[in-house]
Amino acid sequence: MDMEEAKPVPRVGVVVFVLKGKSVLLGRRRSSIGASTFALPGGHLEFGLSLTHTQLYWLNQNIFGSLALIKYLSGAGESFEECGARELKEETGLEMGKAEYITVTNNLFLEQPKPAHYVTIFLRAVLADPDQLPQNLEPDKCDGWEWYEWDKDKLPQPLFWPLDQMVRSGFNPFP
Ligand code: 8DG
Ligand code: MG
Repeated sequence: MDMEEAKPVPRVGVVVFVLKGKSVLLGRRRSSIGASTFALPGGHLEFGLSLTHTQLYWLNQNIFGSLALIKYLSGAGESFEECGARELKEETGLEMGKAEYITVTNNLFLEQPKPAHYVTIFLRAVLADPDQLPQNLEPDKCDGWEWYEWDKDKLPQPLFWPLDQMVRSGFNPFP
């Protein structure tokens, strides 16, 4: 067995500005990256394979040209919107409504015992039903979800540093 530590590779994060009135949904993180800072709901883009690589390759060789069918059969190839909706649902129980891409960041998280590199896709979305209430479905990862007005003096502190940088640069997630 190769005992060498695997070489780290960048991962793709997908996070969502859920917009409600003038507010966005934030939660205080408990995960190692950004622990006890306020961040958006989101997580990792998944390859989502219910098949092995060999089976997926076989399908692609034999189901000519039908990417949609391959995706349906294998679960592979999550879109940014599918990932955002899945993560929002897993973390808060909320059903994502209309969503769109707004920006991307490319950040190193070197302050971790296990440094990480994330390309993070930011979406903005509204709720499918504006009256839904967020639940804290992953209490090991988050202290709870609240709506906060998007105003640099009213946002909770400390913000997760990538989000803090965006606020300081004057970024506004509202259309
Ligand atoms: P998963 O295992 O459920 O897929 O993922 P997770 O544990 O929920 O992942 P995450 O850390 O919440 O999100 C993935 C990465 O996205 C995170 O480690 C760094 C990057 N990221 C940012 N900004 C934000 C943000 O505001 N919120 C979240 N959740 N992640 C962010 O760069
Ligand atoms: Mg998360």
